[in-house]
Amino acid sequence: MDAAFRSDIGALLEQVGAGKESLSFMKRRIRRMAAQWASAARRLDDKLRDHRREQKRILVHVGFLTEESGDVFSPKVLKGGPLGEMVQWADILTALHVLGHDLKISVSLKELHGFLGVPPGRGNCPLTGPLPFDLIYTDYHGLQQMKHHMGLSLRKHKCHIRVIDTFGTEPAYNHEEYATLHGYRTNWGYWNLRGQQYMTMFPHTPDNSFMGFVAEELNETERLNIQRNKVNNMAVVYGKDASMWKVSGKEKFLAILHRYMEIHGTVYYEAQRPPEVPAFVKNHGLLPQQELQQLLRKAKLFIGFGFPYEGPAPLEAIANGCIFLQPKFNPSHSSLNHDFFRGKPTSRKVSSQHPYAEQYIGRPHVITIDFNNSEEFESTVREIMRMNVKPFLPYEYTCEGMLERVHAYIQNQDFCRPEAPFPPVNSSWLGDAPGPFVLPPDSSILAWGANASSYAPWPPLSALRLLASPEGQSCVRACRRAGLVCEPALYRFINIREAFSALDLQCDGLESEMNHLFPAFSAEHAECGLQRDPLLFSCAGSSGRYRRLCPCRDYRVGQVALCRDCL
Ligand code: U2F
Repeated sequence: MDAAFRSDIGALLEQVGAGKESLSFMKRRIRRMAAQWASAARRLDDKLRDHRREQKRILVHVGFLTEESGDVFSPKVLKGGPLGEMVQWADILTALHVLGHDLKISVSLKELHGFLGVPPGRGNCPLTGPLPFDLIYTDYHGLQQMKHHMGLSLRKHKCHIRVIDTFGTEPAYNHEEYATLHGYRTNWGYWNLRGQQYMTMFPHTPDNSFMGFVAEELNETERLNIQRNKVNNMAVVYGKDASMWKVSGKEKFLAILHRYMEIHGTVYYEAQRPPEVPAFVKNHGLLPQQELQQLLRKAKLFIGFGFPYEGPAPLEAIANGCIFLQPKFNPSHSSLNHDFFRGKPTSRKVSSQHPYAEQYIGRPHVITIDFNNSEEFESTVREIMRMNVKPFLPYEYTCEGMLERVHAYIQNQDFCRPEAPFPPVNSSWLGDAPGPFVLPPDSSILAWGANASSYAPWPPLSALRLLASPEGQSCVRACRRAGLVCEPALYRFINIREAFSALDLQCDGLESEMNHLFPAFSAEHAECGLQRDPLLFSCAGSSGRYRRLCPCRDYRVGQVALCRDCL
């Protein structure tokens, strides 16, 4: 059956249920953004006229909101606790509903059992019949619960699962045996899923799929009004919990800022105990989302102190015409050196409070500096007061962008299909073409891919651009530096001896190993290493000993998840 776009959200609101502050927050958000989703759906409907969209049966099981997982988030919704995850789940539900899929939503084990057809009261009970869903979106808590309650049948059905995973999971951590042997084992990883089954909040590592969320869009009149009514000396501080203001050196830079600007905050406080923020800060208390948007429309500057990491608020501020000023981290924060990231299944180095804002948006909307350098800080504040910046929202964070991306994933990502075998080792698919490493149209790998059409990858092979990273550089970075993005789905097509010679890397020896950096070339020994286990293909990861082979691809400006031929 085909899916038809929906513009009415009534049925979705009913499904979301009630009885928890988190669900009420999500419903308020869904209601507030409904008109924006509806007009995005109309535009995308026009754009996708010629595409068939199959309706999928989808279960969304939000594990972290279940009582059984402890649900620590719901009681803090009105008290300055994390809201980013709820923003994202609200938007995922809306996107799936608007795209016209057959959706079931569960926020308790009882509902999960009901939808999966597990008899009540029976714990570890394998599903006997077929899985009644094409896709299951859940999180790490939900995955654990499904393992407990579906037992071994989870293994059979796991290709249908998508894990919403804010900060991402790198392949080395996901591979149970490898993680255990090489020190990558954490509380979260080692599920042996395909890397792209994990879906992140920002495009962190291309090893995972970028799910994202949306921010409010403005019409032309609103844009003009915002620009007209900006208060040049008004700053809002990022951080809705008083603990986020307890940063060393904060007094110094707050004092500088206060010399030039009126400082506002939205820090939660209880009536009897006002928050510990300096007296000169105009604190509004935690605001409902739409009131925060109004405050951001007036403010010129949105300033982060270093925490929370990678949340939605800076995108909302930039969308409302603020400049986001944030600290650079030197050294970068990561699971190796910072408590917040410790135990997370990733080694990603976080270079500032919001690397997406820094790397994908940048000046004039985002300014990333060393807050310990008082002179630089002061001159930047002065510069910001002189700057004139228009509201900006990257396409991938608009409703249309999110619908387009989720549509493309649903219709094209298939992790249940048997994986393509490795291509014939002697294929001369790269031909003699030196330099640009684009596949010649007559290359034998394309013919091979076309013959093995049931294995034809998505993104398509035509998007592949091969390169070798310099020693010590990951494929995430190497592809980026070439204006491309690393594409793990295409790794298996470059995991052949030919790829080394096409890049003028002479192999004296060729080995095949389980190593998340392979395929790679060791210059010291002129050894070429092929990857033995496709689950370990990884864009992330680097070593001074290796030049890595990288399957890069092009991407659409403002929609990094999709290549030009991906729709
Ligand atoms: C991030 O979670 P946070 O909830 O701390 O992220 P924020 O960027 O602060 O914003 C979440 C939402 O809170 C809203 C705002 C954002 O959409 O509109 N809000 C509000 O309604 N009222 C206010 O007064 C202030 C903000 C991140 F998203 C999580 O994944 C991380 O776990 C967490 C820690 O790094 O940071």
